[in-house]
Amino acid sequence: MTGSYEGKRGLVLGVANRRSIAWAIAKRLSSGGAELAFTYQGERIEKNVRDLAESVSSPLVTECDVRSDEDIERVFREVAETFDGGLDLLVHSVAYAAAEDLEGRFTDTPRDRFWLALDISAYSLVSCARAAEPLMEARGGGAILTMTYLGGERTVPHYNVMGVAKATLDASVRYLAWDLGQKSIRVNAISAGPVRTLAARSIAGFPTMEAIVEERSPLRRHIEADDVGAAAAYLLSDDARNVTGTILYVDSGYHSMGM
Ligand code: NAD
Ligand code: 0WE
Repeated sequence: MTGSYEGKRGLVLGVANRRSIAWAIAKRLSSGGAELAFTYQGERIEKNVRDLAESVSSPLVTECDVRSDEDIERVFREVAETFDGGLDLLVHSVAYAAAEDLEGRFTDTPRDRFWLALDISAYSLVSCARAAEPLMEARGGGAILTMTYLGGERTVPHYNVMGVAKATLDASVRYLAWDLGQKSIRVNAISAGPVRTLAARSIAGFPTMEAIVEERSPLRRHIEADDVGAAAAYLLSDDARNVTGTILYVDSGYHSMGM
């Protein structure tokens, strides 16, 4: 694998700590020779992300709250300055819904928190893709990857408004793929099975979800963040040059079952 991203430059959004799916992806890209910039959200995780980024000799670590158009504009300006106006790879691994909306009834989701979840978890891919477009065009093309979940296509109890956000994200992948395909920019998603990250650990019943995957998936085992990293390495490589607008499942085959 080493060498396949030699000369490639990437931006990674969504590292919170070493367990983050975004970090598993970054490790693979970096070991293949990619140069990576990172964003973090909030001072609480800044040190974590700076330490991780330093371990892969990152030339840029900068704050980005994806709710803010100004943050996104500034980040892509900094990326352009750091990478001589070009960008090859974009990893979007960001999601948020209010904790109280990931329990109880979807029916009770209030308007403001419905839009908050869709803003952070789905619209942010659109705004980042738009900002990345000229930088990728300057390189003759690029690859964008986001992270989704089965709860956007089927009902997963308690996933609730996040499911609606992931359905929006999945459709956005397809429409972005159409628009940006004209410029040889590919847009894909990985649909991961449950992985014990920061975002997942706080969810009640997470060990039960892993146990269900172990019992019912064809491979009878749960997945790890590094499995997502391996699939991401493919989708972001030139081996996937004619793959766009797709969702690749890294879930031990769970999605293929009917019972
Ligand atoms: P994580 O907590 O490590 O990553 C989530 C990231 O979202 C964090 O880095 C957080 O800082 C960032 N974020 C939240 N609000 C933000 C904002 N306003 N602006 C910028 N960044 C913001 O957890 P993870 O499990 O690695 O999640 C990454 C992605 O993977 C998410 O899209 C999640 O939905 C998806 N996913 C996770 C699982 C799982 O079981 N862990 C399964 C399928 C898909
Ligand atoms: O996408 C996710 C989780 C994303 C997430 C997690 C949190 C926890 C902390 C978004 N927002 C928040 N907000 C917080 O305050 N997953 C795919 C993991 C996940 O979350 C679930 C799941 C699965 C799987 C929630 C309910 C049911 C299943």
